[in-house]
Amino acid sequence: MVTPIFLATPGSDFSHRVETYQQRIDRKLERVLPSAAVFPEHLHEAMRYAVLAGGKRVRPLLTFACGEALGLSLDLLDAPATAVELIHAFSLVHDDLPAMDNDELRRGRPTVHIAFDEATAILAGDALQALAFEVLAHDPPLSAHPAMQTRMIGRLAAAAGSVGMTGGQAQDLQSEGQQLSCDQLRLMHERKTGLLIQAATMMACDAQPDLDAGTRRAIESFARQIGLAFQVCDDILDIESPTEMLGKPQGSDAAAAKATYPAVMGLPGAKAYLQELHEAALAALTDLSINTQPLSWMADYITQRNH
Ligand code: GRG
Repeated sequence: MVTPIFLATPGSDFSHRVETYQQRIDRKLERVLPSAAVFPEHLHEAMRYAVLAGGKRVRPLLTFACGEALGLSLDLLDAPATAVELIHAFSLVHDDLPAMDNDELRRGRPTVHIAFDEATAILAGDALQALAFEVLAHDPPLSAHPAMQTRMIGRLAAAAGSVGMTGGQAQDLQSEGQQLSCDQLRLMHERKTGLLIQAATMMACDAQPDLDAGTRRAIESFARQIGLAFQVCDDILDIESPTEMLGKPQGSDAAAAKATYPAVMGLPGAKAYLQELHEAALAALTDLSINTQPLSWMADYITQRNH
């Protein structure tokens, strides 16, 4: 079951597209995740619990939206869209562990270490990360294009690693209870959240090797702004959205004395910054000779979502 996500009017072109893409990615995730009937059953059950229990699927949606903007066949994008969601699911499982954020609720259900146990949650995260790269390495449509495949593998690995999401998480944990400058906070958010969102978008560009440099740069700039905007919005929702809507405890950032945009700039400042990032993302798309609508829809969603 995927969380219904958009503020867009039900039945609109946008919500129809989102539903189609969510169903597509869910079918693919269901297919690549090992069956809970196969040994080691408990671990496989935990992996499936972590991935198939809801979630907005924002990162795969971005891969598909960018592919659609570029007029690409979605067959080449199934593997990167699946892989980036697996990495995301892995990061959530580990982020929730007692040694990190120690959260007991995620997507409206007990977190993996609560529903299973801590060791199983660690192993499920590890196995999800390995599976992400296995999916990219073994996907038949993508394997017909080895250069493209290698670029995507390298991009996703870098976005997840120590100078990407893992490094951002390390910085986040170190920063608890500290006062960061706006620049330090931006760098941390870009690494922790932004780079995976950028990779999700740019892997679609990797599937179009003859894309002109100007369009590639513009999409990269778009992805940078919305990657940061996603986390700024997350910080705001942690204050303003109720637990039932968020599927995780409201106010957990403040409770853990996290460095967030509202903490550094105040809530009105964070909201103004979010709007600035939204406008900059849309501005990056002007004058491109591609169908930018799927990307601008994603920018609207990412900055206006309610959970
Ligand atoms: C994954 C390589 C790797 C290492 C783990 C734990 C960790 C290092 C990183 C944590 C990164 C993290 C959890 C960032 C927060 C990003 C964020 C705002 C998550 C919420 O994403 P949504 O709203 O969640 O897309 P859903 O549930 O909709 O999928």
